[in-house]
Amino acid sequence: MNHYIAISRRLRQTPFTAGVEAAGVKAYTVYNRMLLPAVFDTMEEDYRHLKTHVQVWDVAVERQVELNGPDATRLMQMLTPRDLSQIKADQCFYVPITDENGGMLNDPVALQLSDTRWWISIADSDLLFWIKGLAQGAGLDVAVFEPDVSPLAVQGPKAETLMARLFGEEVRKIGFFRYRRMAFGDTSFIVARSGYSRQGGFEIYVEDSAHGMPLWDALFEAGADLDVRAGCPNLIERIEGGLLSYGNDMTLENTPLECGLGKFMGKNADHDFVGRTALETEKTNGIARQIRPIAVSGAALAPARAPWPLFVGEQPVGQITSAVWSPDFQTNVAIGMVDAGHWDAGTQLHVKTPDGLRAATIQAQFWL
Ligand code: THG
Repeated sequence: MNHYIAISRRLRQTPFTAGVEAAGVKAYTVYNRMLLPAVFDTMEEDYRHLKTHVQVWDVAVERQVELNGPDATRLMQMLTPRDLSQIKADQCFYVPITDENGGMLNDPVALQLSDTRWWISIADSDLLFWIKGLAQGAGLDVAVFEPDVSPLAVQGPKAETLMARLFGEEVRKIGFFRYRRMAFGDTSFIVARSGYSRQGGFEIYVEDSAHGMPLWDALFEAGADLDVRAGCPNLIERIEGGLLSYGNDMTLENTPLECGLGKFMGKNADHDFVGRTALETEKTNGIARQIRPIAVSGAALAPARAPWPLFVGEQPVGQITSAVWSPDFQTNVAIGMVDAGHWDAGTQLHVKTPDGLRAATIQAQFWL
């Protein structure tokens, strides 16, 4: 099957699109109405390269929502069950964002730039409008807008070597989910040790699109002997590593507890946020279903496009939301939402795939 995406202004290019095209991108997906590369060589070869060398990823689709003004921190805390009162100045936060029913609106990474300024690095949903509405409704003194900031990720076992060549040895001192402002030419960027893979690496928040291609080119020049390549979030690697995908593994229908994000929620829920009552009720009543790693038996399956229903006998007990063949673990690896009573490790279920019924086993943990 061959499909093409017709590109227009509505489907935005990024500051790095010229580099991505020159590198021979083979497929795009759409994320926040923007182009996200999906394949360069083949998914399997991209995967092997990511786990062995270093890749530069155009993840400009991780758009920023900036909160800027005296009420920025107050607004940020209204958005999420995560307790932000203990934040360190250089910390990045993975934050569930909930609606009034406790449903997941987004699962971004948030950075506090100052007492009055935040960036929220969003997943694929229109969080800007929700936040603008909340700020207006609550009469807060804060500007909410999308700044010209585009993340570029450097991921893989050789990422630190490459980054040190460009930004100096100091990048090695950046801790996991911490950031520093690092000089680059006559400008500087926020550089964080984060990214949507388990192979280690950094994200550079490129301020001003004009700096995009000079930075891209500098990374490829500095990393020529490291076999640096253009890459992108890899479906196989992210399922093995249990990195959740908003819109795939969870939607507005799911709460953070169902998504296994309880550890990113305040323990005492002693701050007020949208959805607090609903989530407290859920804690009291018990969680109805939860995300689990699942192995699917048999021959290699093509990546899941739509949810695959899970069964015990004839009884529906959930669905697999992401699945693909793992070359390293020689099984189909999957992420699914499984009903209470059926999610214990070792539980045997069946899953209806496009290739027929297969045995599915709940795993104790992801394939890290
Ligand atoms: N980086 C940045 N923005 C993003 C993403 C990113 N926006 C969209 C999307 N990815 C948001 N989703 C995730 C999902 C998982 C993680 C980050 C963003 C992640 N999670 C780790 C985990 O779950 O173990 C670590 C979380 C922690 O310890 O705080 O990395 O990738 N800028």
